[in-house]
Amino acid sequence: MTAPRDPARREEYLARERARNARRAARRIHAPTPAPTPAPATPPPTLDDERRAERERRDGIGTRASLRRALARVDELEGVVATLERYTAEPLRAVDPAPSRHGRHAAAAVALLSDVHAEERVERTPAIPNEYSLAHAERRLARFFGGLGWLLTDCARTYDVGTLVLWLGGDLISGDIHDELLERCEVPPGEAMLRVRDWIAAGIARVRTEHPTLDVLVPCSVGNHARTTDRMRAATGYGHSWEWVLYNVLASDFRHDTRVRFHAPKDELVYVDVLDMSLAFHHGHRLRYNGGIGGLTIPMIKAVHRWQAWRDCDFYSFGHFHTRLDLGQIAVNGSVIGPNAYGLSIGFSPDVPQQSFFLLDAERGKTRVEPIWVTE
Ligand SMILES: [Mn+2]
Repeated sequence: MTAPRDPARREEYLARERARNARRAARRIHAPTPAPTPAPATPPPTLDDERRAERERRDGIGTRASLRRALARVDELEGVVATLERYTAEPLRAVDPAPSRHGRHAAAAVALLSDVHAEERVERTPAIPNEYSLAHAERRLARFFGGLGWLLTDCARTYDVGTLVLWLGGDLISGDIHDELLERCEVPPGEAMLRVRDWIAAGIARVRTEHPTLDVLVPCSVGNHARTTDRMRAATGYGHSWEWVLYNVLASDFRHDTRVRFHAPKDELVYVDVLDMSLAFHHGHRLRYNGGIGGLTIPMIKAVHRWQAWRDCDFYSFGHFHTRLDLGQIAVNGSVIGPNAYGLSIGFSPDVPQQSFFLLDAERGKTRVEPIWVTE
């Protein structure tokens, strides 16, 4: 019989074998049989011992599995590195940017100012995210001229801007054309008009100071709100509008400044030419919105198509809809007043108060189309 491998049982077995051999030897020499040596008491393994042994066995299995997985991942990543090295073996050729061949271009800047509705109050409600009063109007016009000055400075870095076309596009006041406006307006139309005159005169003077070599051309359109008649008049409307009076007062204010020229004709469509481009302006109140698919785009394109038959113009600008939009040939200005209850009721988009700016590159036409945000 061979000795068991388990150390405890092996010791016990060997002790027993030694005792048996000793008894055999004693019998051979007739010596008294020595008393058998008691086997050393080895306690049976406890539950903790068994758990420890089992845990060690399992840990061994887990470690070997992790190692196998890690080695497999190393093989996989080595394949990825080899693929990437194939792509980067030859360096990419550097792109050679084409230099601008023409240097600086001549340009004219165009800024649209309309739909101020200076004296109309707007109260903030759960539905109307806006608040407006004469004080707000004054601050927003200051913001307009500040933003305009900033844009002119910015454009002067890359263009030779010789002319600013500053369109005064109508609805600078709300007037009293509806009964409701009698309740909503802070001051009567004549007083509102004179406030607006001060703010615009101060704004133009500021632009002249900041950009003294700039020519300022001011085409003027009357809106529908500043009229003093019940209905709009096509031929004599200018003469029934507070705004046409305002424009002529402003022109008088700047009569000694040869760089500032006002253009306030009696027609609803106002034309000016700059850098061989022809610009047409209209407040926009003759356009039927109809609220259809595509919003303002379809009525704008149809109206311009009709007016193109009267004179071929490169660019058209409108106001009235309190929604800023640029369609390339056509620009629609936003408003200074911002969202109000009337806009909500007829479904205007709730545009933030903003106005429009763009540059006319002498060679390439309209570029740098940007909003002028006017909120305080
Ligand atoms: Mn209008």
